[in-house]
Amino acid sequence: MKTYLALISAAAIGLAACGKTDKPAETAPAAEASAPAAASEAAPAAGSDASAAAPAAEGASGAASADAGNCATTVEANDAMQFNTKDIKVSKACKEFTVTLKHTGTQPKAGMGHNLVIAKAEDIEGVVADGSSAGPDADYVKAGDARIVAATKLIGGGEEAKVTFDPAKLANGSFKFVCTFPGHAALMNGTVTLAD
Ligand SMILES: [Cu+2]
Repeated sequence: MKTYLALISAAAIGLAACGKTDKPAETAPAAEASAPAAASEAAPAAGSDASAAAPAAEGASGAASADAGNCATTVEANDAMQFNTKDIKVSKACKEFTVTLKHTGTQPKAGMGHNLVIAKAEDIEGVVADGSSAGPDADYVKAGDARIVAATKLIGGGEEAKVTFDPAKLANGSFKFVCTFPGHAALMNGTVTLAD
């Protein structure tokens, strides 16, 4: 019984301390004397605290999933030699960023293959030329090309490929993405923008 009261008092003191941080020494004896009152008063307060905390927690997890969404994007490519976007936005808050390339067409990769290659705007021409020379077995990407920030493999209709890179690689300069399949870059290109 004594322990029980002591626990209630301790709880009341604890709750009182949460509410009023200024005079802990004075509130301690008062809390002991009016333990039941303090406890019943404290209960609704604790309840409202909990309900207030719940939406906040939901908001936090919502933000977390939104962040995850911002660290990945999907770009579609089709049989008409087109990407479905002209700009890929990359949040600089992301530790890594993933681009999924989805070929929504039906043509095989030998005739209408696509990849997605990111490099500095001024390097794109060279990357495309060297990729073309590298040939289809190399996914039209020159092996070990240091100018390339990221490159997916070459895919045909109905296929999908992913590439993940560090957004910090986009810190200096302006960047573009292209498909390096011979003849595609003129139509299949866009900018890669680093955003907040
Ligand atoms: Cu292509």
